[in-house]
Amino acid sequence: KLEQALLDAINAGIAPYPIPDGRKYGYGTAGFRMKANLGLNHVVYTVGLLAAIRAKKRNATIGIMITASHNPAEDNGVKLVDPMGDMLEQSWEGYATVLANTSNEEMAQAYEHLVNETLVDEIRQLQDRPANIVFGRDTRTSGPSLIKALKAALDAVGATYHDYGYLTTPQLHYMVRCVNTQNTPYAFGEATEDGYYKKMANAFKTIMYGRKIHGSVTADCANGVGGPKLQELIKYLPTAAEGGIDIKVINDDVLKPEALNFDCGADYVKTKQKAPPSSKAGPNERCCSLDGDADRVVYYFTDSNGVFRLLDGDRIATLGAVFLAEMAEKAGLSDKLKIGLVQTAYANGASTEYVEKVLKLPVVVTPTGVKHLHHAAARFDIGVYFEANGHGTILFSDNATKTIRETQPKNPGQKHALDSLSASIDLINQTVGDAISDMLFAEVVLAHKAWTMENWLNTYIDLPNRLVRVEVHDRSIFKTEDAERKLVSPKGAQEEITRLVSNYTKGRSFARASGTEDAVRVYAEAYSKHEAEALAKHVADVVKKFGAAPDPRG
Ligand code: G16
Repeated sequence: KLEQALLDAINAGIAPYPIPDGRKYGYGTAGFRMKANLGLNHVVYTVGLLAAIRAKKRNATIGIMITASHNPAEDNGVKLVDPMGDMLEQSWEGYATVLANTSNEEMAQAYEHLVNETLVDEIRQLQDRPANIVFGRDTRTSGPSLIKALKAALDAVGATYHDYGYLTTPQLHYMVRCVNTQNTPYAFGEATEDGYYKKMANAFKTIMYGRKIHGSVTADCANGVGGPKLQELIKYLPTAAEGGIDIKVINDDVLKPEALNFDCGADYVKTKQKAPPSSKAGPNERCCSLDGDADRVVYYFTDSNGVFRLLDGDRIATLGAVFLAEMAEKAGLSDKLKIGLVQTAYANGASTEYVEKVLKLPVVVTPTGVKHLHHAAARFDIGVYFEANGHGTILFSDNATKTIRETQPKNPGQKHALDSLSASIDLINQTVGDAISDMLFAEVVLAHKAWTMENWLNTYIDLPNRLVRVEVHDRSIFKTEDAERKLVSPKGAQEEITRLVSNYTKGRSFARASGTEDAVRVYAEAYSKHEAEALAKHVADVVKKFGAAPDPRG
């Protein structure tokens, strides 16, 4: 039984944040996401309560990020970050959902119940442990009121906390890992923004030794928090004249809230397969787009014939894998470091074929969501994971890190390769996909290969593809298996999709419910653009048919 004073504090704290009538919440692909005015402050309060329990359970600092990333400006969201900077353990998502759907009247009781359930073995010691939380937010206008609700929850349960203010999502993940590894052999870095920039800039300077970046890169920051943060990082990086990099930042207006992710950003570019209308880049100029909280990045350019060319997450993954495999070989570590790639069903079929047949590396496919890819990547010594939408990173196992850092070079070439691998470990934000870090890494690899955008594009030819968003009556009826490649419900839908796909050369298509938007996503690829588009349209029609509201007359 918890103290009455604590239960009273929980009830008092949540009083201003009731659940609006009829609302149901679920912990989705990346935490809770919705229109901010649909009771998100209630949800955030409950996330604060859960974070405190989780911090006690793990005897570590837990992170909370307030963001809706690529979603429109009026949306917001909240997600929990576990001690090593990774996503909340999946078995706890259920607890998060239960608490979020608990009414104010039952909240203290639900909290008590959860404490008893999760901390059951250790309840006496655990109750006295401190609960330490760190949190940050993106630039959305709903952020401050959500932070207020969060603080009310943390105060009610007596948690200690640090508010980092504005951060990119990956910066928050970085902070959590830094705090939890301080003064250990696994120290990740200094848990400050300055520490984040210094770690990245130092690694960048090391890895740039003997390499030169050609031309500039224009970075569209989706008018989100990545803009000011990238501007800040640039101050730490050597300029092009000093052997560094020339980054031209665009779409970094965070003072106009409605500009966030509007006609710009990684999601716009990937989904529409075109450059933001604001782009002024000339032919063959290197461009990239971040999303609203800077955890995704995609590259693109317009070729000499004026055709838009996209280099998405699949391309960044293969670029990284090519480089790391080459460095591992030069370092004489090919046999010791098992490199593998992790993709989702959205990966272009041509990229999977390239990785398996040309690079001869294994590919694992998981459901959408970094939380799935991350764990699969951790099974390799060097696990490269990217979603086609540009969300991804590279993980180095403890064994890989130790091997790379302890191998004694026998010649200058081997030393350069070992130094490059070692600097990659620091340059890449291993906690989660980080657009800024991924961009610097891609720039380094392009410099190393002396590749133009055209060279990079020519490594393989993407199958034409199309992504469609279909609004349905109730997306929860769309259930999948086989890493989201097949629908098991509604009954009969998959059979229709399979039949359609068989009519197209190199056709592939699937439909799955989004975990961040109220919609079903349809992906299709085929031999020609025309075929990919037709297939996507037909599959979308199937989804519309099966997803239509039930006839009220039965
Ligand atoms: C989030 C997740 C990604 C996922 C994306 C779309 O991205 O972190 O892993 O690919 O949502 O997910 P869904 O198709 O389920 O809506 P972000 O950038 O919004 O955090």
